[in-house]
Amino acid sequence: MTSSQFNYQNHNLDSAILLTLYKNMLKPRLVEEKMLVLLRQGKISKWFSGIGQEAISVGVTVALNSNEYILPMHRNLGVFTTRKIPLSQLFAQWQGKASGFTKGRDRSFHFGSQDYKIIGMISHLGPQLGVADGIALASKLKNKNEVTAVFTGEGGTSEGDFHEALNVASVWELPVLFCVENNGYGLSTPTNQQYNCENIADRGLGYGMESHIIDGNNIIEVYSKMNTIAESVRQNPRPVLIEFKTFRIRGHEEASGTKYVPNDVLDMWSKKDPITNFELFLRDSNILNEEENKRLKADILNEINKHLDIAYSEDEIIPNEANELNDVFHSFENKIVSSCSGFKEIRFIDAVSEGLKQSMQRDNSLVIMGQDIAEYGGAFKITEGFIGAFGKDRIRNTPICESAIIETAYGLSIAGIKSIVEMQFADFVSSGFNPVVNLLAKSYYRWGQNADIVIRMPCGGDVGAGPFHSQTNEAWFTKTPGLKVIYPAFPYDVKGLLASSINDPNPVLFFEHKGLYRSIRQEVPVDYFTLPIGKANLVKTGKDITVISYGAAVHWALETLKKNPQISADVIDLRTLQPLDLEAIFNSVKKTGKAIILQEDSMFGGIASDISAQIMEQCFEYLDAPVKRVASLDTPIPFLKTLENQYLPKNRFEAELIAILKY
Ligand SMILES: Cc1ncc(C[n+]2csc(CCOP(=O)(O)OP(=O)(O)O)c2C)c(N)n1
Repeated sequence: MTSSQFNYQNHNLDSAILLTLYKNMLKPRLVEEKMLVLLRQGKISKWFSGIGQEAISVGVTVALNSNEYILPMHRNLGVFTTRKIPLSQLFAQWQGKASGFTKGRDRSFHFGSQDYKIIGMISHLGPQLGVADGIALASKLKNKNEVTAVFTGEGGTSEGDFHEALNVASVWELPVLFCVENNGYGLSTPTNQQYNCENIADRGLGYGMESHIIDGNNIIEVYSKMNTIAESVRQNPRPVLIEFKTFRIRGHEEASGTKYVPNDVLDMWSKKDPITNFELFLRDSNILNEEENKRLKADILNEINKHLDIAYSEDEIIPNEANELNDVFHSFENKIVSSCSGFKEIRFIDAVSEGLKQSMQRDNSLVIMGQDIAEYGGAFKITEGFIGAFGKDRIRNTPICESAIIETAYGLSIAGIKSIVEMQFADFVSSGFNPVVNLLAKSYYRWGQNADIVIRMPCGGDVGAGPFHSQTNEAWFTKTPGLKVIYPAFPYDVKGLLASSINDPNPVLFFEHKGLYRSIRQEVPVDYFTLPIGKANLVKTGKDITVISYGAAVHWALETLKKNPQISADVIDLRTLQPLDLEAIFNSVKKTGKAIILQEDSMFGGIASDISAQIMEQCFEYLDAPVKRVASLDTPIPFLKTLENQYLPKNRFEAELIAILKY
């Protein structure tokens, strides 16, 4: 045997911990070697290799306490094995068996486990970092003195999410260990095409953050330094950026190979294998003898084979539609609270503000986050005075980073804290679109973790604000399973539904039409109350036609009917778009025989199209005319008032209504 590539000498670790580190590295290596065989046999679907990078997963995991969260990526099998997840459960996951973590709904490392305080990735890499911010924020709010460790590759550091997450963590002094595994390539892209600074750790300066460079193949260095850093962060909460220099020895995933990697580079890094080098050192130091080493390996191989048999012997999942549909949302029994106090006439905007305030008073861990919401009171002054009542910890001004804040909200939810995120304008949710539709929406279905978040969306046109401050973008979300979408039109509804949305443990997109904020008033209970989610409201009854609408358009419909008292119409205010109250729609259409749907959104792909299709499919024999949709033009929303008037369906509705009545 040749001697070790590393100088392992300067440490004060005892033999027991050295052996623990060795065993913990050996296990993922042997599991992987087995998986590579199974992959070739077609018994598992895909494999991302962490061979050669085990020291990082293991060193970081052993340095953390078992109650501290770790957020691994696709090459961090060592995190899962070091946290002692039974191998049979991991194998069941990769074979899509029911005892895995996702009931066959997601593959590879896309899962987490609250039992083991591991939160797995979504494919999009960067969002993982912001989730760590949320978990760390929860730890800080609960005065827990715990650290959170999150992993990314150097490729992931090019994503905006990386920048946003580090910036938020620094501004909020969150105890996050940002662990970058710089392994030379992001798929086929070498580091010099990925970033243009010498070390990723150098970026720490720009974020106002301490940073370190660690040899990721030297387990003693990884463990010792991470141990010191973690302990220091527990005492003095702050984010730390750690760059681990390492190398990806195998292909990006097994099918893609390593042709683009020069052979001498591969040879050089192969000599730096973290396990063979450490084994040599342990042998040279008389901490491990050959016999014991053989026995260790044999024990792990036995465990692997035994647990593979367990996973193989488990029955295949039999697809069942009801099971799948039932797992899109966390169950929620909305206990309806009625107000026993008096009513007071208030504006729509006051109802939003009161609803928020009363929920904040009832749940003293509830957090609101958004741009300019603290001292300034928010762009629409909805949270004015909140900071005095609830303090800076709970009313959090955020940097301009929708993505990281939505991810942070998800992290808070993982750690048991509900939150509300205010979009300054609904239009800007596009900068946080990925975490909404991929992280929040899919989380419960994928691995049973709910996302207890309300995203408030001040939306809508008729305010002369142009293409970036007037959109009503609910259709971006109504089509994504896993999101609830609420869109009230009256002060009473907005207050009661906001309280229900906050109670609901699922992600809710809560649309508030800006045009209604100061123009609509109503008598509203003074005290806290809730309303059912998913129930439409029949705001006017008639016999000739059913008018279906939501948001500001409900008021346009009511104005048109006021102008035309001869028309006898049912007017349905949907209030909730997802779930949609189809029963209310069908009951009314069966009675009137005609339906017109008025939507502020542009026509194509809006919810009116789905409602129309549902009516055609379910009420065809009751219809006396084709179902009519009236919507905005299929253009972006223009700024100039005359152009905006032409764009909106407000002025077309009357003629269309009369035409369909005459059909
Ligand atoms: C947003 C996004 N773009 C592209 C991909 C496809 N993809 C998956 S992993 C990967 C390379 C990641 O490189 P790095 O972050 O360095 O991690 P490594 O795989 O090297 O460990 C790419 C491009 C993705 N998953 N997400």
